[in-house]
Amino acid sequence: SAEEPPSVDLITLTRHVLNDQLRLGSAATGDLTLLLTAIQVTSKFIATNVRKARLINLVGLAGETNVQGEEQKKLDGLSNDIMVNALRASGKTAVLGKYCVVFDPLDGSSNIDAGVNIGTIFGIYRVRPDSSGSVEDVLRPGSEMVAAGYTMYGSSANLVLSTGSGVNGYTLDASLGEFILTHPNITIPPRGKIYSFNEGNAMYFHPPVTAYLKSIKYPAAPKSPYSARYIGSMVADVHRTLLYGGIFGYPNDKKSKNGKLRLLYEAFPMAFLTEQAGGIATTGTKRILDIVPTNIHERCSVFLGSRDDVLDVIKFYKEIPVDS
Ligand code: P6P
Repeated sequence: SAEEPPSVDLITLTRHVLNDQLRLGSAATGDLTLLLTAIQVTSKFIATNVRKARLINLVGLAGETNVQGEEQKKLDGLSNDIMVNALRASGKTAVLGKYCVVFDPLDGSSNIDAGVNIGTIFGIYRVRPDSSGSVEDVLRPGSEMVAAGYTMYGSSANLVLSTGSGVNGYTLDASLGEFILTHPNITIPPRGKIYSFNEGNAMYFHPPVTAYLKSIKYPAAPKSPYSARYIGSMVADVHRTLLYGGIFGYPNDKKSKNGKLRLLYEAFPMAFLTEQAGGIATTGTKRILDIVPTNIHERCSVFLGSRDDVLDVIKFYKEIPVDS
């Protein structure tokens, strides 16, 4: 069939965010738009290098370990450096500007060598009025973030973003070097049919989690069981949950007392997006965005996704004591 003529009314991420900011009235100075441009540059750079990682020997270990003692991949270090440099150059982050950005430059990077989708996750706070940028500016509840998002590197580069009025998805058109709006107003279905947990931890799960999983794997007739989908890369599992619905969970358990996922740069941004898309994000007993961090690398228990599915989990936590 004849190819469609090229669109001449491209809604790029920059144009879409700018419209958003202009809609907010004169308070918008374009600073957030410029900051998001820096994040786009980072995403394009990482997308290119993830794609050719094999070709230029960028896979494999960098021979260093990160703050959590996890082996760093070469691409991890590269991604972190491009993010820091691009944010600094934007002049919009503390100490120069009025924003602080928390980010995981390449989340799920242990999957790089297997060709599994990985991603950059970020959350943006406005610096507190009397501060010129210090760690206290990010030891604040996720509810105080002004924007959050991720870029998933897979068959294409998908940037999913919220600046506080809904969630939009953009796909990188590499020939233009632009992120184009492809998923306007992402909304999570109120209930899904997919659950996404690492059941290899089932031996350690607290009773409410075990009871919840049993209820969706062995439902009373006439209900049918949920499907299991677990990729082991948070960005990929959350992206599927936002689009298809269902529930993603990485609960704390008897082995990982505080859970595994990091509060500031994994749980908060994903919880922000989930709520903006009409879903719920909880630790099981508390709204994730209400948590006040005490240190930048702290971990937390995570359940997020379709409103009714997550409400089911909360019900089990209310009925069954965690240490029973
Ligand atoms: P597990 C990747 O290392 C990560 O931080 C998240 O991207 C992912 O959801 C989780 O850990 C996977 O952990 O224990 O299932 O391998």
